[in-house]
Amino acid sequence: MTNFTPTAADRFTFGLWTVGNVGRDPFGEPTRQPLSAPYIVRKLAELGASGINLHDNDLVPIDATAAERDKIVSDLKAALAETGLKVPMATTNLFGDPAFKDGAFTSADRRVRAYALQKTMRSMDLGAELGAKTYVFWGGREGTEVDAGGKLMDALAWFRESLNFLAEYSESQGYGYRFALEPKPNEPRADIFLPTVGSALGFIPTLDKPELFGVNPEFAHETMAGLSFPHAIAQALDAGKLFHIDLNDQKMGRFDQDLRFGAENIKGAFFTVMLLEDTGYSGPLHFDAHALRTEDEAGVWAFARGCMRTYLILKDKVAQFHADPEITAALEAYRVEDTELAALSKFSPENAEALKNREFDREALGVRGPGLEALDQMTIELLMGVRG
Ligand code: GLT
Ligand code: MN
Ligand code: MN
Repeated sequence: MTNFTPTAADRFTFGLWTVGNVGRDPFGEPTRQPLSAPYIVRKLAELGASGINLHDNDLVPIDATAAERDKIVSDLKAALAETGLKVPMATTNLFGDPAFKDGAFTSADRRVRAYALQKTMRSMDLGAELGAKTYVFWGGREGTEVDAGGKLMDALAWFRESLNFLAEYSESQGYGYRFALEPKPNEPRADIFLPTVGSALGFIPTLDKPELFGVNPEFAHETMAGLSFPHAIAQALDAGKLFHIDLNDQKMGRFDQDLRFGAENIKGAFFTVMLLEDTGYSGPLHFDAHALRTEDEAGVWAFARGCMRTYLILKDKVAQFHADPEITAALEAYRVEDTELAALSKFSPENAEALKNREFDREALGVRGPGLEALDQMTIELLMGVRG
């Protein structure tokens, strides 16, 4: 039993835009003051995080001069050196500026696509300077409200062309980036291209260097699509493509809430932690969420502490789950193996023939109860703290 206080060894990270979120929404002005990047780094270090992630413009304003940029970057580097925090992931803001209102890499305007490449290369330079090894692409504006423009097929080709270019750029500079595509079904566009983890996994093999590309699934985004986050990350893990992860929470059928990890769907969070821990995922555990708009700065740090604490508590619950004899017995009873049938299930013409002629007691197969109600109730009771 621990006191659930995180340390750098837990690999928790936060985007500058997460704890730095000022509480603006489409209907209301900011409710909090902006926090400087060095201040965020020092606060997160105190709380036990291991690193920060950033968009170019979380750190450097889009219209900063070269001298301003260098000063901002050196102030951040000083805070990183002082605290030991790292910058494992970087990304580009390709959604905030009006130039990107109809897409960046998928804009129908060649000039916008070229500008998006320029902005991303500069941002990759910044990330590399700060030591980032993962580069995320969240295509927030890569989508449409109307399909009358007729670019559905072109948009995918333009996206591919840009990603191929940027992978070559990374290699030519020796940056060693691995790229992670972050899917989202909608918001801020009505329909965003590559809307789910499955879509991104289908797109990656069409790139020139698919080995450099994986996914950055976000709990809220799969939930917005009505899908299960644990199922999505299981598929990414199975494909060897879970390069990064955005942990948060979300009510289904809502706008992108980016809630504190585990705040809403505790069972989904539990099975997420179980998958990450059991499969030995070794990347950063990034919280892409923010404090509620109601909160002041104290609420921001309560939010950050809460994300990490909940992860550690759930990690402890995962260990309890595996060590629980009744749960282990129920899990064993759930699976039925048969060595003869396992052998027959390896294809050969003879096995196929034998299997076709095999007699099965179909009615008996339909009668067996797998015990999932009891197993799920044990899981719930474990999460509620009344087991063991
Ligand atoms: C934006 C979005 C997130 C993405 C970030 C990376 S920016 O806040 O809502 O899900 O991960 O670009
Ligand atoms: Mn989100
Ligand atoms: Mn995200």
